[in-house]
Amino acid sequence: MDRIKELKSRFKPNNIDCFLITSRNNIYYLTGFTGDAGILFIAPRKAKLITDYRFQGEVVDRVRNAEVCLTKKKYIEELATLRVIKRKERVGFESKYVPYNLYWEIRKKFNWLKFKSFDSFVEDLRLRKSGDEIENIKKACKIADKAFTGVLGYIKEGVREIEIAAELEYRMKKLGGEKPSFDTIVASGFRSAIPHGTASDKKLKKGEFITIDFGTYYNGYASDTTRTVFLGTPTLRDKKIYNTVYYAQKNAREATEEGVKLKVLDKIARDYIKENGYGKYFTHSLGHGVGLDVHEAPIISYRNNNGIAEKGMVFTIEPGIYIPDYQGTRIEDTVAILDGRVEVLTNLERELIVL
Ligand SMILES: [Mn+2]
Repeated sequence: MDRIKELKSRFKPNNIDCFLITSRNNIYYLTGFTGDAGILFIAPRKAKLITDYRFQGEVVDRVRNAEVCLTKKKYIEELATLRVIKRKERVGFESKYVPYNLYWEIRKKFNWLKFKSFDSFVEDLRLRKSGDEIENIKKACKIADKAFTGVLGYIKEGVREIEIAAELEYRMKKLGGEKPSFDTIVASGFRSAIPHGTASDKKLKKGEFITIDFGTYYNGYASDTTRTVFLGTPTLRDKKIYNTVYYAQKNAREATEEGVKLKVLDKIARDYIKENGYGKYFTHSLGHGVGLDVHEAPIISYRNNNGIAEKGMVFTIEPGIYIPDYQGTRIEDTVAILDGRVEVLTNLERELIVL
């Protein structure tokens, strides 16, 4: 499928003639270009990818649906010489991916054009994934699952959090992952009460929850999983915290189906946590979309008033309880809405693993 063609069909309803794309992931999505510098200009008849000679050869050879132009000049200066822009055209651009200095450079160079900014022009297409995209995410999830299982044996008293993170990242790469999709979180004991606690040089101790949030890229697509394990013997309080998150996550996961309101999924998990007395300790939204970005649309939140689960969406379900000065727990899976069914792409044990 030519995604550029689909994008162009949205020009007229949005009152634009051309579009300038500066987001690296959006350029990859539309053309397959994997270089980390370049701009993509989509004119009514032509799409031009402007980049430089560092990417000559295999990177440029893989580009589809756009003509590649290698330049020694600034990309915007090169664009001005290409004559793809006519007089009086209206050009859309990505508000989130045009730095202020570039914006003014463009305005100066093309002062006869009208510019219109968009928040999520390409992202709107990325919301519903194709079968190939879902396969890539699924493969990334499988790699992460396998790496995690291999790392469980390393979780012992006295080992530093950062060592667990390193072992996990090493294994994901060895199993075919490109790179971690974000800095691996290994947060133990009091640090597990920080929702995004990264991994520190703190040593693991008995009596602690260890929250491990990790992911890898595969073919440019991210995975995202969290498991919380316990070292030593959990107290009744620990078990209650864990089981509350477990059932909140299970209920929301099992309620996931095509057509359900995304805020309803958040409510199912949130209400369960509230009923069990931990309401004020679930301090973030239930989940987020996963794709070329590890955090992307849609947001699974009580604030998302209109979003519904649509075919092709891939998102996480990750409730948590974080009790300051005590401990915390989070369980996260990634799910895909397929034709008439839901597939959970991350398949690690969800019941409490006690080590
Ligand atoms: Mn996540």
